Amino acid sequence: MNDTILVLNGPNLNLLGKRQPEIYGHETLADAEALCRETAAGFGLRVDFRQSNAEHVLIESIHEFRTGSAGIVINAGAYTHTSVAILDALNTCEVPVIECHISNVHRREAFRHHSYVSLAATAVMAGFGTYGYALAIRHLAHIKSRDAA
Ligand code: CA2
Repeated sequence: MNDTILVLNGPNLNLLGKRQPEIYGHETLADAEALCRETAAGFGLRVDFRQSNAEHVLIESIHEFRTGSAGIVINAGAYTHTSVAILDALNTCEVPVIECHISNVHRREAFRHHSYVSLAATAVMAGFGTYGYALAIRHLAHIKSRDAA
């Protein structure tokens, strides 16, 4: 478990690469998963890659990985901007949490500028496309090796 990163994706991200490519690009969630696995493997780490459209399922995944894992990368989708329940779950985490958005939420509608997830996040990625997931994993690997030293 301490070599495993949870990559958690929220509502509608199962449609990645299939709709709105001008905002989210052409890569699918399966492409993002492959990139995450490959990046983590380069650091001797594993990825548990999940997607759910249900808030409570996302919360249960956070509970599973909140201690003893190598960290959590979370793209909570629209729940980012609405969910105090996900924030409360993230606030229980003893592992680093990286918030990740494919698009640059700060150049989009005002309602996307506020993030509950950010209040619990170690770091935030936005606008790097699916490559942001790889950068987030790289940073978790860095934290892990730094803390082990
Ligand atoms: O930029 C991101 O990664 C977002 O978290 C994506 C969310 C949005 O509500 C956030 O404000 C920013 C939306 C996910 C919906 O994903 C789709 C992907 C492709 C096609 C349709 C939806």
